[in-house]
Amino acid sequence: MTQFVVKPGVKNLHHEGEKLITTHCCYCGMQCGMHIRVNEKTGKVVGVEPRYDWPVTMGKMCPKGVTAYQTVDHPERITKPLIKKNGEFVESSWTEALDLIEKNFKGLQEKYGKDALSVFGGVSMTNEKCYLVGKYARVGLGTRYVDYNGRFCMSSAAGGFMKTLGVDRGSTLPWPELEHTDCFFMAGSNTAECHPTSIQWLWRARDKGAKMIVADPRETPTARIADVHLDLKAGTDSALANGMMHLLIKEGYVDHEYVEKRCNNYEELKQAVEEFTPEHTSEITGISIEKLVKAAHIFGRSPRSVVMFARGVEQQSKGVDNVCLYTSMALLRGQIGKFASGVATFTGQGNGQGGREHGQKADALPGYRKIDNPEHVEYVSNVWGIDPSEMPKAGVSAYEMFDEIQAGRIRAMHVICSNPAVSAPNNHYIWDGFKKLDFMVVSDFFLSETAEFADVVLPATTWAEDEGTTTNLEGRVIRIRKVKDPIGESKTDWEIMKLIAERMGKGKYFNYNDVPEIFEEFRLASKGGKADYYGITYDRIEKEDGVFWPCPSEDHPGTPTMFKESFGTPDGKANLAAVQWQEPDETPTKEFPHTLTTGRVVFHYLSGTQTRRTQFLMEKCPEPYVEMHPALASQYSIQDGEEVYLETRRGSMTVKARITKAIREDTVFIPYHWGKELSVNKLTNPALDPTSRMPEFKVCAVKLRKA
Ligand SMILES: Nc1nc2c(c(=O)[nH]1)N[C@H]1C(S)=C(S)[C@@H](COP(=O)(O)OP(=O)(O)OC[C@H]3O[C@@H](n4cnc5c(=O)[nH]c(N)nc54)[C@H](O)[C@@H]3O)O[C@H]1N2
Ligand SMILES: Nc1nc2c(c(=O)[nH]1)N[C@H]1C(S)=C(S)[C@@H](COP(=O)(O)OP(=O)(O)OC[C@H]3O[C@@H](n4cnc5c(=O)[nH]c(N)nc54)[C@H](O)[C@@H]3O)O[C@H]1N2
Ligand code: SF4
Ligand SMILES: [Mo]
Repeated sequence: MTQFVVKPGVKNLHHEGEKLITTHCCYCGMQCGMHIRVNEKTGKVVGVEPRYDWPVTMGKMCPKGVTAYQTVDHPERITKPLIKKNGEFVESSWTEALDLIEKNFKGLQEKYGKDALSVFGGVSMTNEKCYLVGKYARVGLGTRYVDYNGRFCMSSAAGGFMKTLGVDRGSTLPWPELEHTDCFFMAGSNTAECHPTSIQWLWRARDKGAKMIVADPRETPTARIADVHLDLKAGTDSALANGMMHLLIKEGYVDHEYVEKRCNNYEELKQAVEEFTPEHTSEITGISIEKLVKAAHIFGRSPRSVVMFARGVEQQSKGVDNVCLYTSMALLRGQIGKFASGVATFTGQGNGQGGREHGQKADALPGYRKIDNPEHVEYVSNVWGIDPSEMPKAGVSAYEMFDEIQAGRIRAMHVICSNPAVSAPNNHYIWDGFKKLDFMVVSDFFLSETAEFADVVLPATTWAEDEGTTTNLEGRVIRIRKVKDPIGESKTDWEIMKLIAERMGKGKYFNYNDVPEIFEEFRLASKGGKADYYGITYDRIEKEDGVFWPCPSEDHPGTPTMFKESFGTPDGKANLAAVQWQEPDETPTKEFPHTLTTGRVVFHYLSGTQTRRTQFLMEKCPEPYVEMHPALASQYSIQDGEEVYLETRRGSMTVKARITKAIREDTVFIPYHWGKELSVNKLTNPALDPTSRMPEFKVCAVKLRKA
């Protein structure tokens, strides 16, 4: 019997007539520890208790986490397959739905070739399922076209870490060590709203004197508590990072011994940052010279520091450059691979870390292997029992799949666990693509905006109705437990992929009876790769409060701190970045004179499919709005709460004004959690980073007026 740890002063967590199942929140990468309350008589999920003894989150949860349970037995759950007939969805049997999918998938492949099919995945799923998505696409359907929503999320962080450090693990240190850090340099992360339960570690550190520097065009709840708020112009991070490194070098803050021993490219970097004097940096970024100098001194003098960033710097057409440069700041100070210091990106989705390592990406195979590497293909083919020649080649990135639809090469798509109709940039192009498809299948548990375009919607299960593992933002592999049986006739994503693979004549490759069987195969598939999970077992996760990858064997302790001795590059040295600042794809013009940036609020999650169905959260934040500075508002005679019309080169929308001094005068901000007419992604720019193929969600040129 599990002991439910109760904090002093907290009543017993156990309620009469209920059982408590220990698991983690389904939403963000914090993966807060929780116990879900289930009524023993009805079997329904009725509530949640925070888990005080979970070492990463220590009993803290945010407003989304405490209401997540309400989505499980929600009245709007899809409980049977839906087939569109004459434009309306009609409930059907699984047999009828699978017959239709088989007929269309096979018919389209006969007519247009194997690559006529495509899969668009997501990382709100367990490692077991994310692993299977890549195999389902390549072996089950035999197509090269598979990519996933992490392309809009973690791909620039991944690209930057690969270049500089040789391995992409979101954090080089375990979270509880943050308490012992002296300085947090945080860029483009609204931690207080997006990873709220991290804040307790920052407060603990600050109680001991730690300093906090935040770079954000908005004075967010995170920036508000900073010692220095670097209020930069959106899209100028590379200039800021170069400017900081210029000062670190000039003021003698470089750890030369570390750099000499462990890094390449120091001379090149030194040359590249030469011109980024405080004056020049201030001119580009709009940050005062005084603030730049103050930030450099605080960061430079801190014995232990952590450079942290998130989508604010990554969702740019130069996102990889930004990541390389901010990571180089930590390297110059000799901080990576040591206690309570390092570099971290705030992983977004629940399994944003694990889900990006095991083959959902167009060019990746399990264990962070590459599909263009013959040895990697051979290894994974062996595990899968196929001939290496049968392995499809690399496909294209998430947004670029829509170019393939336009070109008539992709004819059908299976969307699993994503809502690109809301969350992909340049919405009109996405909607048009969905309409062009000959056949579209969506697996979801709610009728999302994307599902509305589908020919067949398959009822998937929530995280509470299946077991497995996820990998949190630290790189710690943890257990998700099954809380109850699936609602109605819904099925888990792995069962759905297995059923379709069987229909495609590939059943023998998907012969799993349960999740642990998939996990065993997945461990083996990752073995020897950069993200090696081979030594991780369900038992160990239980006993050790999670296990950090890489963990190559069962007697290996796992790797809480990365890069203690060497980096993941061929020569074991980190590559410092010598990269110049480049303008974002769009800059203000006479016609589009302002900058639009987008992001999140604490009460909603991503495309909002789940949180817009949660009453408490909707009461707190019912609709999107545009944040604007009083000076900008008065330029257009706009009062707080009045409707504002905004237009970019791609689309327009009307939302209410929220007038606040907590944003730069030249910038407006709109949260993106709503669909259709209320979707800000009608306006956003799909310009892609050349390496990561990440769209520029964070910067575009906009015009506006009173509606
Ligand atoms: N409440 C809530 N929490 C979430 C999520 C959610 O939807 N809601 N989603 C989860 C996911 S998947 C993700 S990816 C994370 C995202 O977590 P964050 O990246 O922290 O969230 P965002 O709001 O997208 O962007 C962060 C900040 O970047 C700033 N920014 C905009 N442009 C720039 C720029 O050019 N430079 C810099 N330095 N900053 C800029 C914005 O003003 C914003 O405050 O959150 C996770 N947690
Ligand atoms: N303008 C703008 N756009 C953005 C961003 C931004 O900052 N600005 N951020 C981007 C980022 S970081 C991200 S991560 C993306 C996310 O964008 P999406 O991929 O659209 O993410 P979700 O809204 O979580 O969509 C997941 C869908 O799958 C369903 N679902 C949840 N769990 C499961 C499951 O286990 N199985 C199945 N089958 N379905 C499930 C949910 O009901 C939901 O409909 O949005 C991106 N879009
Ligand atoms: S911080 Fe993230 S994981 Fe924790 S409760 Fe909130 S949404 Fe869930
Ligand atoms: Mo994300």
